[in-house]
Amino acid sequence: MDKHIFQCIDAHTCGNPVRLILSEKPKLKGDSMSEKRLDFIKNHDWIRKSLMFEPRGHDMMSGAMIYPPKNPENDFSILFLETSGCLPMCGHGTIGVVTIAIEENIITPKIEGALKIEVPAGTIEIKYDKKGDKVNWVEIKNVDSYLAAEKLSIISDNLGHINFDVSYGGNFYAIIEPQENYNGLENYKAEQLISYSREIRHKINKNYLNKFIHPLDNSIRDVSHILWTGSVIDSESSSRNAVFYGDKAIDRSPCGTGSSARMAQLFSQNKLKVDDIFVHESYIGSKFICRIEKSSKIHNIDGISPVIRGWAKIHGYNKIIVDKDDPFHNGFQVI
Ligand code: PYC
Repeated sequence: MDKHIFQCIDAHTCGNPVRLILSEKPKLKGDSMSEKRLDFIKNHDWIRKSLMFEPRGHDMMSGAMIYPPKNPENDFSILFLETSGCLPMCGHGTIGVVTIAIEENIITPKIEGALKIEVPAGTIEIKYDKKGDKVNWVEIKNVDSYLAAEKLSIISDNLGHINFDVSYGGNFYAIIEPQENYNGLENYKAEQLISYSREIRHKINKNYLNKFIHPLDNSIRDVSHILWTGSVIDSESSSRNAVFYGDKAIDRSPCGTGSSARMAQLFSQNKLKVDDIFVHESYIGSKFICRIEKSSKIHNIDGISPVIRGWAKIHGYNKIIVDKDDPFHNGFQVI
């Protein structure tokens, strides 16, 4: 077929985009969502590129498709597709998908106010609060998260010697805290953090080849995101971050998997305890209310069970055409 029409609903979670794709979803091979993710990457990635990149998307665009669950006791599954590829897990994406799915009656929860969702990184549990026909907030009990490595360093062309930790929260994050050559995200423009991050991520994955692989799923590997920390805007918040993803994006939300990775790091370093409230600010000042529900084990690694709460707003019904006669039907990026 030369022409495809995708029915989508567009929303944002605390400022970061979420595009839920409702029609023209490919049938995916595989048993688990992890296997289905790999099948999508191998055989259907043109859909991601067409709908996430320009001219139909943009550098921050983040999308998702809902599929039936493998386990009938769960409510549904999510495939995440973003400019950065198909993520194993996306927190802001999940908050957006749940808000859209409930407000637009796309799914019927087995239990009102609670959902169990299969994602490539595992099964997550959701609570949500509905007032009238609006979802007020969505809370995710995310996949178990853990600090993967501490006190690593690389030489950045722009900043010089940079120390970082690597932590997993559904994706692997290099966490860069204020230090001699970096004095906090509030001192940098987004475009500076973006260009520093691209080089730093490349060097980390080259210098630490095969070092970051999930112990239970080896398709989840390598540092995909860089999390820069810094001073808070609101003195009531616990911390602030700017998460770099894809090739040109700084997350406008506080980043769900990034917040999980950050709490796992702080827990492991005795700076955060079970049940402490961790208010995480984004680059634009939007907030997720987070906490550690309990400590956990990932294979034989000590970790945490993180909980993230945020909100999303629907802002459009979008019927997107991808026609082979358009020279840019596969999308493009300007870097
Ligand atoms: O919220 O997990 C998240 C996320 C990942 C990339 C952008 N946002």
